[in-house]
Amino acid sequence: MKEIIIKEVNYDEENYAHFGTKFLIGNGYMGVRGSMEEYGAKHMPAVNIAGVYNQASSEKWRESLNAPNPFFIRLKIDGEELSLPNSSDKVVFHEQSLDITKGIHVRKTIFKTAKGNVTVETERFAGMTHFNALALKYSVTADYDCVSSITSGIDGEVWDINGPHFVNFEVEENSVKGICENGVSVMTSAKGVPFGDMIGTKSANEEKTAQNIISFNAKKDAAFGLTKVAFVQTSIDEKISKEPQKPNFLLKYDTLLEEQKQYWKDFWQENFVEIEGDEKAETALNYSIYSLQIIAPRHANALSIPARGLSGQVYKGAVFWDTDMFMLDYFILNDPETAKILLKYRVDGLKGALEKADREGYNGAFYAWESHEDGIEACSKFNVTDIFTGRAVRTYFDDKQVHISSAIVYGIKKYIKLTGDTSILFEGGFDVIVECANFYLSLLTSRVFPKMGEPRKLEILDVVGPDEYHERVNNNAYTNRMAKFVFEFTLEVLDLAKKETKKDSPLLPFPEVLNDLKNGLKKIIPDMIDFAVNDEGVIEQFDGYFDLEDVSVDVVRSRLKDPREYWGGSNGVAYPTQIIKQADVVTMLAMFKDEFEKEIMKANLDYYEPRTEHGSSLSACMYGLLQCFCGMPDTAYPMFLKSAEVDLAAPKKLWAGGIYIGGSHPASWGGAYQMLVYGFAGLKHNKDQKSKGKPNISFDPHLPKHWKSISFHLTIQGKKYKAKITHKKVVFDEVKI
Ligand code: IFM
Repeated sequence: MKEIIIKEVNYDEENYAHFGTKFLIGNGYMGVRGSMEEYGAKHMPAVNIAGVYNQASSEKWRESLNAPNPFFIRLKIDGEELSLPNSSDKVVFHEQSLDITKGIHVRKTIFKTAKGNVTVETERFAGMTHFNALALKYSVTADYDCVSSITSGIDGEVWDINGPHFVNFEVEENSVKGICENGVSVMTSAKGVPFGDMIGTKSANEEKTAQNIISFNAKKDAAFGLTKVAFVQTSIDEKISKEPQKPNFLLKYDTLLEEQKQYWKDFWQENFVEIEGDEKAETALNYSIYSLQIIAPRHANALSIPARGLSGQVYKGAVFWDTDMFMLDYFILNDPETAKILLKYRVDGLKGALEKADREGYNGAFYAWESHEDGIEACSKFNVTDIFTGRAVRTYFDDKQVHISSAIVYGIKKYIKLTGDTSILFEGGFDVIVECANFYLSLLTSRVFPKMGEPRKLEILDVVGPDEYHERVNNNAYTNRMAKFVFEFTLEVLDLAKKETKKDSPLLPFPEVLNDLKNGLKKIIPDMIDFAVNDEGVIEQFDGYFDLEDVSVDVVRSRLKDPREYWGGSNGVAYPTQIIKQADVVTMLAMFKDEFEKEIMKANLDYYEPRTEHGSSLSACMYGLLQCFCGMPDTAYPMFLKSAEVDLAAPKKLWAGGIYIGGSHPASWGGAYQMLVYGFAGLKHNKDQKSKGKPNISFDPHLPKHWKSISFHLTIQGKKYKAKITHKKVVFDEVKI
């Protein structure tokens, strides 16, 4: 297996936000931004914890928590502090890298002082074998004799977007506990083991920071420094984790390091994707896989992945449809156990979804657009700030983006289909599906009274589709088709539930009300409006879309008075035009590809692509997928690269007005993975194919011209397979691991 190292040389302070994301390490319990050890809150270091939230005050948004930072280190040589960015004028060499094949972040900085060169080298990782553990080695070498001090801290002054969250601190010799007003707490404990010619140590704790100052009498060219092992705990670990962990300082840095290397070696043995003929694509795709793996909540019973992963608090650390529609497939096909953890999060979220539907005046389950624990809706009704007035703008992501519930049902269906495991249905999934069906039933309406003998026309009005720029539209094609899908799948699971013979099944006896639902759905489905189509086969995104001004993305962009303006909503530049934010009709076509002729798919790609801003990282992969389904892999290739490289390439937008919107893009990584397996490899699930001992899947590959072959593993229905696909041949065999 190849070594893949992501690297950046030279120091530029400007890059702190982007590199913090690009060089992220993590283990699903937490993500640690790739910040310099000496950075304070201003430069956004963060140990972002999965699934723990707090609201600092009613004026601020609820968001995920960052733990006190145990990687905080400051260095003095002969009394002079050497740190970034303050000493950047003394930097003669700087390199930051991430070895994704080992899950280790490395940094090397050489400062030139009046007496010579001082080299700082660090190595750090988040324990894949001990989910609450972090480890750091900080090593210094000077090419002259010097007296040095290293201040090693646990910094409680954390970076927050809607904080501060900690109102009280308990600072001990080796730990800092931050406590929120509601009692939720996060504690970081750490112990350093110095090496080199140490003179002594003294404790220098501050109000929010535990610190140790270690002094060294350093000889020319002799390394000195410390290794540090840290543990993070929260007050809700008991609730979330399968096996909550306590700090274990018997664990040594070197032991953890060895375990770390072994974990990743084993992981890549089964998960590395080879793209022969394209190193750039291979690196980007495996970086995407690494990035999904370090945010997978393997430690939890039921937890999901936020839209910005564990790279910080952007989007409130909340879970969106991104997980169910874009990321889930990677886990289903490689790590079904984690996929089930993600689905169980939605089962737990049913409570919040039922409450939200009730609050908004509907039946059933209306899932949170931005979901926190127990399905709490974190999305504000005023989610955007007007750049000119500074005033909050009424947005409709929360109350009108009703397609979220269908994404959850779609996720459950994908899981069952590809794993063959129906257990999720009997662990709450069945209720999720039925309640989502009830929700969409309560959205159906009919504006026209049918003439005698004519069918009703059931519509869904006043929604926001995936293209968020056009708000409050009627009959969004994507939403309508997804609602219908929920009804269709509900019928399937109702049949399955009826057949379920287990005596202890929670679904027995089959309640009469479900029989009513079944009969009702059967009558309703044929009367539902899907979408309107023009003479060229182009599906209208919503009622009246074709009547909007037909101008180019560039013309719309040229109308901005400020580059940070929001394009959407009734005041936005895109609103009166056909310019859309992201794949909408195209997503619908990609999800239901077997229902459409290639000509129709092509006509829609041709129409919508030039009218799409791709303002969301969820867009390119859907266009790319559909292009693959149309047999156009070379057209799809740039979309693939755009998705896989989303956090490797220079970021497009990091700030919207004064708000930081950067961070990582897991949906885009998941989308790139989908493009590889469903798009280029053409993986298909064949519902009715029954062949002894073989999984019911097949491949219809379309590789880009310059690719020689692709090789990858898949887990299908509990068995592991390896596929090698060239332009001419597919080899697909079971592997014993
Ligand atoms: O879920 C997406 C949405 O589709 C577009 N705006 C960003 C969200 C989070 O990624």
